[in-house]
Amino acid sequence: MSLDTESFELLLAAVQRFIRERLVPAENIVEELDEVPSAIVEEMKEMGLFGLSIPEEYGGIGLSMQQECQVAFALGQTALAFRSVFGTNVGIGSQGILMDGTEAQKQAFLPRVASGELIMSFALTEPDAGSDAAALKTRAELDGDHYVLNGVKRYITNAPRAGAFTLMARTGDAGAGGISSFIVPSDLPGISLGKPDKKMGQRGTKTCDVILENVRVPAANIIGGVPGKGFKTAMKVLDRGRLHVSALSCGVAQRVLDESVGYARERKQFGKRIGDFQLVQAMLADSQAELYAGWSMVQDCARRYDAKPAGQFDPDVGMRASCAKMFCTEMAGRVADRGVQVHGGAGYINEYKVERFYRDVRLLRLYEGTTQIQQLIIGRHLMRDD
Ligand code: COS
Repeated sequence: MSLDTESFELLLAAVQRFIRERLVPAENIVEELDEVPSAIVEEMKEMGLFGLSIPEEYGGIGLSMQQECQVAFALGQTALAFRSVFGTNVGIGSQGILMDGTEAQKQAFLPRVASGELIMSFALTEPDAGSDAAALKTRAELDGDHYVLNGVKRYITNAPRAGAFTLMARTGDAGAGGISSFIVPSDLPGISLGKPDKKMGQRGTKTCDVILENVRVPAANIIGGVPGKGFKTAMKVLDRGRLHVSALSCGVAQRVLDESVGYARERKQFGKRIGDFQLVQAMLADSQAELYAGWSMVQDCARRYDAKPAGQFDPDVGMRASCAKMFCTEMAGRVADRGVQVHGGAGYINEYKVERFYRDVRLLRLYEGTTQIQQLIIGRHLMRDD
């Protein structure tokens, strides 16, 4: 799946213009109000941003992974709250249905996901199951042609906006094989939301707990119709998501580097521009080289991702997505840290953008698998016996 080159170039140019002319000027409002203005959300819908990754036959734009990464790179260059509005529709909220759903499920949900009418979010994490996702406790007990769900999901991005969740619950025994993925409409009786999480950064993004108390979900809402396959669905969704986050991280690093170079050209000390001092140049050079390395990894991994059969697990590609996630998110952290350093005292002041990005990038190393989980996936792959 991919969009023809000419249409893609037009789309990318339109997204870049939208970022420059609409999103960057609105960054201060988002920071102040902790909210993305609804007029901007409507423009995102009109541009088709909610359906970037959904095939044209289901109403989306049908980008390849390589193309999606280019768009994610562009979106990383503004406040991350903007991408988050439609990020779960493009990625972790919808991809489980696309990869493993039945044709009826795809038809029933994906067109509304692609248009932005239905916001989907991904509910895997729980109070006692984060990195150890296979230990999740939310129960789904069969009762006639429904399952009854009980449990708590934690830090669920876009939960306050969601019309439905891709939600993992336990239909069987302990371990990965007992987990199923469900499509759970958010208006079912028994679903409630926790208070909004107060986060370190990424103001304007919305996360909270999702509490399930005797929620009756039709058995037909198990993704793919067969119980016990939900862990693998979740892992495949995360492999893909990690690549998207890698591209996003490169985008933020680019923005911070641009801000830093701009400041180094303007700011004068000891009678010269600070950028004329080699110690400042060294910081900029390290950031540029690391960004180039990270972006090269993303492009290579995305090419491999597109070359494998769609929706299938390829351990080598998964390992490389973990390499990219680990390197690019850590790299973005270092670039943001140097960005603050180049700005000196100004880098600690909220009205300078690097202060926000410094806080915003911290999450990249945590969500969709911490750096340590990526190390574990890479290490296990290298030590496998086959
Ligand atoms: N794609 C498809 N299937 C996968 C897979 C992947 N990427 N990774 C593992 N599997 C399969 C395995 O092949 C195995 O299948 P079989 O039972 O048929 O052999 C099954 O899933 C269980 O895998 P494994 O034994 O490796 O599971 P573990 O419990 O050891 O956990 C990790 C694996 C740590 C990799 C997993 O729990 C993980 O990714 N944790 C982080 C979760 C995360 O990112 N959370 C972020 C919150 S969501 S924003």
